[in-house]
Amino acid sequence: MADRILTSAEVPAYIAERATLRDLIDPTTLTVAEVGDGNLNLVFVCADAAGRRLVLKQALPYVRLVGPEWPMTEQRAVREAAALRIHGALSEHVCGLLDFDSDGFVLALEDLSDHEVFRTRLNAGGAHEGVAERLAEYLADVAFGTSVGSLTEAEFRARAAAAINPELCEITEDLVFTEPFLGAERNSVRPALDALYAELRADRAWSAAAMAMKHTFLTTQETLLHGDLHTGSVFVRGNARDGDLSVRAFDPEFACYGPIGFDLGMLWANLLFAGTRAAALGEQERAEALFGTLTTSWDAFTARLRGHWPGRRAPERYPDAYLDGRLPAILADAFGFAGCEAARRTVGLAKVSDLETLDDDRYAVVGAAMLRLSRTLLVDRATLTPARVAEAASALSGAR
Ligand code: SR1
Ligand code: MG
Repeated sequence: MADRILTSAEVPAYIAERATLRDLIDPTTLTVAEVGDGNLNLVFVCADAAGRRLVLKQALPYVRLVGPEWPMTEQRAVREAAALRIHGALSEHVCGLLDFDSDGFVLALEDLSDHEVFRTRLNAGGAHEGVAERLAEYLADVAFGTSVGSLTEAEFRARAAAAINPELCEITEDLVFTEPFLGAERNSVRPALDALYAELRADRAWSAAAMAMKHTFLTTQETLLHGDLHTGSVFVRGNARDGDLSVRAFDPEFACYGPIGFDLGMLWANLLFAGTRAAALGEQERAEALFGTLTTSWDAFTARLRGHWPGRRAPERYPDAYLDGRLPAILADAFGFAGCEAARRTVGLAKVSDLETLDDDRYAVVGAAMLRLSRTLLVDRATLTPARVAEAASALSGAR
């Protein structure tokens, strides 16, 4: 248990106590704002009179979304710090870790206040070009750098063991893989989706496919996942058109070793929410472009991984056939995981503002599109292509 749960008023004294932090920012002239709006943690944005800034993030001993009645290990902060360090060494698209207090479970993070959360930008109709592709490159860099592409088998197994994150994985197992498909009291939809959700709940192919994805998540250790790579876990600044795009993933507290397709699938489902929302708002071209990011990000991912491949540690044990065999399996996994995420963000406990902020008529269209896409992504995952998913998304959301 942390010695204390920080308040804004206590942050200056906390910073003054830590040598690393007081070198970075002046605790005597500090302004502090608690801005945490996620499901789990406290987040303090700190600025001093000279304009220096950093962010403190403290893991609460419970799930903030629900309250103290859902206790949650603060060790997640240790796992998040480790993931930020490892991912940050492999990719520029990761929020910087400045300091970690393993007694207080407090991470000091690079201030990205000049960025905005990608989901917020997407919901406001802002530029998305290049973001999915940069994230796909980040995932390819991590997939190569934390797997047997770069590590000995012994190192790989040790890394996977060190990254064990059972409590946070249990949240994912429950909320992403079990509850939307097998039912739970904390599921909910607005009345317009009742009939469709009931139809899907009776559809054994849908739930069996989700159970297969749960099995894959539970039993596959390929790479150090971010573990929660939705569009609310990404900061963006600038745009590709002006050549000043900055993309930074943050919040990898769900990190663990898992199947490479997991992060891609989470990201894709959230891009599909953004696209179906755009279609419902009458922005057809934007919707098509968002659906198209599945293809462009998959292409970016495979190109980046293939680019790394000649530099692999042991080509004699991992011939080209190894990668050639893995890529179709990663793609099918990504579709399956996207299908789980599409369903759980529509019916489960942790929903998305892309859908939830819509009026009832648009909610009905977008929610139905995402539930039907969930079925397609799950049941047809072995034969789909990103382009076919985009076509299905267009047809279901009325973008065409
Ligand atoms: C109780 S935590 C709910 C969700 O928030 C996190 O961001 C993860 O997506 C988790 O499933
Ligand atoms: Mg989060």
